[in-house]
Amino acid sequence: MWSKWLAALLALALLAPAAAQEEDGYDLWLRYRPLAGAERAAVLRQARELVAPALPSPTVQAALAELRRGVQGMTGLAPADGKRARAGAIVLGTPASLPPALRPTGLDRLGNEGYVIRRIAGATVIAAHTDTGLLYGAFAWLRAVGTGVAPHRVDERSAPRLQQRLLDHWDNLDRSVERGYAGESIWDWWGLPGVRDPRYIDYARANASLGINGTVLNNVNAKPEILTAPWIAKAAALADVLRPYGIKVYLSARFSTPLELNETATADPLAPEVAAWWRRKADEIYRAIPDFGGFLVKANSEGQPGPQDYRRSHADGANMLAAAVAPHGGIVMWRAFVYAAENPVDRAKQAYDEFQPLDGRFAPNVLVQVKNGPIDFQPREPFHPLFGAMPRTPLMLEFQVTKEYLGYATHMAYLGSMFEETLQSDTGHAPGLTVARVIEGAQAGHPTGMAGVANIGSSRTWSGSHFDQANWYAYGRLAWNPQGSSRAIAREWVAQTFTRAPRALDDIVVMMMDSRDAVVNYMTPLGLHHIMGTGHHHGPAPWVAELARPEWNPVYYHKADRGGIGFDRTASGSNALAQYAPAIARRYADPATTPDTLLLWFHHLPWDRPMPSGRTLWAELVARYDLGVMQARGLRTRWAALAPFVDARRHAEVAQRLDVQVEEAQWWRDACIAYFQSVSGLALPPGSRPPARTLEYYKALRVPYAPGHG
Ligand code: BDP
Repeated sequence: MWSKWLAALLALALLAPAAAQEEDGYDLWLRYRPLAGAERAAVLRQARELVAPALPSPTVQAALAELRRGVQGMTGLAPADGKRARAGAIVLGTPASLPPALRPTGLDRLGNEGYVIRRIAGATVIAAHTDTGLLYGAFAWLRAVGTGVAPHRVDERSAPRLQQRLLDHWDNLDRSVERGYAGESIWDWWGLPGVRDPRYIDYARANASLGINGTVLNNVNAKPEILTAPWIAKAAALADVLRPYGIKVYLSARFSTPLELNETATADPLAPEVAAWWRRKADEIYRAIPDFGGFLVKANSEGQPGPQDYRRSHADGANMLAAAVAPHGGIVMWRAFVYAAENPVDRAKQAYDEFQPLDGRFAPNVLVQVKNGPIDFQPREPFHPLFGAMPRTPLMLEFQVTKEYLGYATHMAYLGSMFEETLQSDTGHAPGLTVARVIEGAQAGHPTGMAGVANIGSSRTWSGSHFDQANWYAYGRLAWNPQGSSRAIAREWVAQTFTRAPRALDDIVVMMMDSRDAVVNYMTPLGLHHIMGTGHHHGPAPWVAELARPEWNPVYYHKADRGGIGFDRTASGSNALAQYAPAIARRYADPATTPDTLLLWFHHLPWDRPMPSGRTLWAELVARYDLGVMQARGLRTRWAALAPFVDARRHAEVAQRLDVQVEEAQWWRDACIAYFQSVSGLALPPGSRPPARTLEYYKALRVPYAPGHG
């Protein structure tokens, strides 16, 4: 009697309106907030007990702990530990541990990481071939319930379509984060290996909930010290924490490490002493981290050392490292993001020029990691021409989740739609051969992976803002299934993170789906790119022309002059187009068949060129900048109306950022129009507002101490 009364009281307390409960965002999408009435009762009915194999491994224990935490959070009551599978129980098991009557169909071809969730005899059975699969299944059940699926209806079978689903941290050993906008690194390198921040476990939970199965701990601009004994011990401590969550640790390696540590006389990949050093180093790492994932390497790019310093190829360098980790089952992710100051060729062409001829020359445990976009993570780029063009080389796709070029963690820009745009791009090399299909193994014969440059730091929100968490989430979900819909993923995320109230949920999803386009419009419409401020990449600077390397200068990318604007990458220009499959190259060769989103990426066009809208190119450019500002204002207005549905703290924190975004969108629009007008010499189209300040004012603005830029 008393216990019923207490439970009722507890339920009442938990039913307090969601909006009244302040949240700081730390719980991410794993909030498990109290359910009410029939929903709560339904979860209680289906999750009375948790049944697991005898002697559960740390991974199964993590799955059980998460289910317990979730059910307790949603209902106020923790499920009991059950022994027998019966109605109302959640049963976790592998084919070996489940009694035959409880073995669900659909276990074949699930691989090592897939799971099945089925109701059998009134119990919810979560089955997988491995404990990691069970952990993923537990999270999937919680996600389903958290997005409003009735607990007795959860019925899922899922397996990842990619093998490597990695976060790349650009975290430095002094705890700063290159291009990080969420505070300092979550890795407390100084405290490690002795001090293990409990936050590492929450990091692991969040990643496991998405199926992320690897993390590169340190910056691609790597220091030699990361491969010395003290740092290997630190990495090993992190590996120990992350292991139960199915997450392997990888390290970025500086190519010249042995030389710089004075342990060899050269870093030439073909020198026997160098290969031997790396073998010994790999052995040493694997003694500390038996399941170490392997190395990520940025070589001969932006001043980093590499095999070309010794007139060796990327394949020579990658294969030497690959041989060192191969006996241990490790891999090498060799980045194709290369361009050189001495190379006068269009920067967009350099990766293809260097890598495509090496197709088939890489060791089997090398993955060539190709950036999203032939230039550099811009708000919008065409897909990289290497996809589809290296059929005998496993290619990985690298996205930037941190928003170096899209307004840091201040502007709202949901990247799910950008990721989807790239993944669904047709490479034109074979029917249906999209970028997603390439990494799923359509050419290489086996799936490869995705890497996301993490947006995670020690900020309470993890990502520097509430909405930037969605980019981590969407990245992870698309790494699991590159065919996923960014809109569906946004819905899932909103339901778990903010609200399931249908109208509010719809409104937030609309905001998210518009947000990246808004950024493109007020920063780099119509295919413009890389016109951000020098170094820190914050704010507009299309006028910059005096930097040492030509391709550091925005004027290199937009090529605006009295006659027109845009980078001619057709046969009459750099002919970067020839790097694409003929069908794509043909389509983009003609401005009339080039999508306007990429027009100035591929073409240099006169200002008075008529556009499909009936406007001239000049008027269209101004109209897009105006549209971007309007879209940013629209985000702010819509968010204001959502106040009743979101707790006050998170609502206010988002609102502040949207205010800044509107201001900065206006800054972008005004500065770019002021500059391009000074070049075109044209009058503003009728009705459009002149920039608030003079071009000189915008040029004189400085951004000292911008985050993420050493
Ligand atoms: C650029 C960043 C730079 C990175 C580089 C890379 O500005 O900080 O080191 O990418 O990916 O976009 O290596």
